[in-house]
Amino acid sequence: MLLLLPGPWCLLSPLLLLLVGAAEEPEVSVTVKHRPFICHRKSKRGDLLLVHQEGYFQNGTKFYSSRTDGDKDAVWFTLGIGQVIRGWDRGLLDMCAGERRKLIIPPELAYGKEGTGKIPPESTLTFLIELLDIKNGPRSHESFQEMDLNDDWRLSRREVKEYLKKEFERHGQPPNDTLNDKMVEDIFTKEDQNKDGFLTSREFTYKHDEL
Ligand SMILES: [Ca+2]
Ligand SMILES: [Ca+2]
Repeated sequence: MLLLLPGPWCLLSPLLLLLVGAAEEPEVSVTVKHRPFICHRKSKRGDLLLVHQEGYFQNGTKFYSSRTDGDKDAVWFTLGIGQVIRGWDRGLLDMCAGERRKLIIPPELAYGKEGTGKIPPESTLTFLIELLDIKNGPRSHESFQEMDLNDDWRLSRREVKEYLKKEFERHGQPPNDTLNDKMVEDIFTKEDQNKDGFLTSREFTYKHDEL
């Protein structure tokens, strides 16, 4: 269609579309409050993160603090899979253990038009997040790629079994063929949703209930 437009529009239109697109996409404002001197690794999608959090409304009222509310413990969650609000999934990437950030999250990336519990509809929320620890998620893309030996973007039973064997070796445990076979069957029973004998990255990665 663009080729049919006269003269300079051919060049301008894609640019205009980009600008309009960018303006409509809500964003998280991220301010780094403290970055530790030593950073061994940065958080990425699929990682398990341990955080303390404080949440504030726009008027400055605190609605939650993991340090004083509930069981007062920091919480583990998996980054980037929709287990938490989208503002967190986007705003806590590339973060070091020990780092503190302030996130200002528009309602579209938080609890939206409906709100939830204490959060009224259309709330912009501010969070102070301290990242205490990062671990490899059990279902990270990294481990999927490591398991997918023939790079066809799906895992066969053989590939899952190979991976389990390697994991056993890595932890200094004796190989146990029977146990590995049983684990493979358990995994496929639970995860192979369309029962085609392969696990896709979606079947493998997008799980919320086992963490
Ligand atoms: Ca494969
Ligand atoms: Ca499948």
